[in-house]
Amino acid sequence: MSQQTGTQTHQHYIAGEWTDGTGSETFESENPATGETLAEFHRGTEDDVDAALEAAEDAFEEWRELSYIDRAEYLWDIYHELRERHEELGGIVSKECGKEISEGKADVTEAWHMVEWAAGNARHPHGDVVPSEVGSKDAYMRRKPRGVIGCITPWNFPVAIPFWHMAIALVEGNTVVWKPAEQTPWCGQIIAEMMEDAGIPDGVFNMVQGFGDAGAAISDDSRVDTVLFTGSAEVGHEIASKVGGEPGKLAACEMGGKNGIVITEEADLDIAVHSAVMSSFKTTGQRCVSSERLIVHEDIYDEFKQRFVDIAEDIAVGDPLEEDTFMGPAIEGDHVEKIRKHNELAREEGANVLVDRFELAEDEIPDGHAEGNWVGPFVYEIDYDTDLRCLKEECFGPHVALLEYSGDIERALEIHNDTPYGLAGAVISEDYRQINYFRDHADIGLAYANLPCIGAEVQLPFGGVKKSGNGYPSAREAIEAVTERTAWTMNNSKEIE
Ligand code: TXE
Repeated sequence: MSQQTGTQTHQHYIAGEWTDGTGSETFESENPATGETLAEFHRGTEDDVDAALEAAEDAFEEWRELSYIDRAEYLWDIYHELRERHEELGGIVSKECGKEISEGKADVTEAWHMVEWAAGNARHPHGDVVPSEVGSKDAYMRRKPRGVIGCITPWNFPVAIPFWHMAIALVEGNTVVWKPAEQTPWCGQIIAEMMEDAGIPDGVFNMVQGFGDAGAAISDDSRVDTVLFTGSAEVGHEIASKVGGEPGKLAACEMGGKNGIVITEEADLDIAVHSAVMSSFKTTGQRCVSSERLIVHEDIYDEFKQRFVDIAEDIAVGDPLEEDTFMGPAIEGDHVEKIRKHNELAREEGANVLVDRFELAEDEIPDGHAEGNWVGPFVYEIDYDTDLRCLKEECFGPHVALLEYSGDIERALEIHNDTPYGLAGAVISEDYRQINYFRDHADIGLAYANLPCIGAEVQLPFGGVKKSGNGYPSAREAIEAVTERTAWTMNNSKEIE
């Protein structure tokens, strides 16, 4: 194991070496449930990113010459380590990003699913063989790595998302420069240690800890062939538009959503309530696929509302490390303020507030956790109007609107699609025609039926439309972002064409 764990100021990992980097500043990782400092880190500078990019460029030629299967071998070591350290790493995720413990462990599970898929893919057929117009010719498509991939990741899935980006990039023969989120550098540290322990050749994987300036130094640099980004719409669009101006460079960005669940008059109410509770409150509403709008048919509205509100009133907010906690804290103090503003905006726009647990009562805060970033559910009903900002702007917290609709599924979809985002959504119905209508007309990238609007399958694309997405930085479709295609035709006869 690497020597990096302990009380020292943790370093960057560049060209196979741990280094303080060139800057003098450090920053701390905090436990959002207690405010306690977990560890200290060197803050990366443009020069550190420069060194990491140089290392990644230098390592590329040798790495790309390895076979897919040889490259995947390194990832299999990591896969086994993720499985062996599941409990421990799940606990670290919970401590550093505040997710309750089963979700902390699920983050690690999702990481090994991605590593398994990417490494397993090394033994699958690659490219397309197509019939040629001339009998004696071979025609097929071959993939080759793009080069240096810059990966910029958020705090809400601090182990899974980095592997969503990097496992595919590495197996496909690229080298990587990665910046973890500034809120979850400890998870970043552990992933870098795993890469080192797996023996990944020097320079193939590089990590620079730090903030948005280090992220921008990666995404702006012309040595980066593809930027994979998951995070806010603001930063994602900035990256996509800058990269769009550089010939030959690609960006695949996945941003947030203002996701909705349509609950039709045919819905099974048990499924509807379960789906809405999970989608609105798991991860304290801080998932890109979390639902902030519940669009419910008038025939079942009152009953649904009663059941949903009863649960929201009682939901267990508390220490993420306790098994019976449903919701942990918000990630940081600034984010609590952001959630407060969204709740206030809804009130200003005419919300009838049904549950307001934003400020938890003193006896709800676990002992020794007074400094945590506590927020509870905020549930309101409001008459749908296209001009309401509270129905369009992402809160990224346990903040959810109930919207009653009358009429058919077409009307529900008009409301559902009336946001600038288009990431995820669900339909709850026992009527397959309504379900299919939703599948075909919801302006989203991830659609669920009779399920919570959360979760992801690594074998499927993961990304959105409209303001939510600009490509797929993860899962199957990420291969498109990290490879070039060669259309190959070869004449097998002596005839000159
Ligand atoms: O995101 P940022 P934050 C949404 C959610 C949340 C909001 C802000 O609404 O409240 O975004 O979260 C790096 N160039 N989502 O502040 O700032 C940054 O250091 C290059 C949805 O965490 O986008 C971090 O590593 N990189 C989302 C990463 O980008 C930059 C998950 C994400 O940070 C940069 C998280 C720049 N100019 C937040 N500025 C989802 N899709 O699930 C920052 N970064």
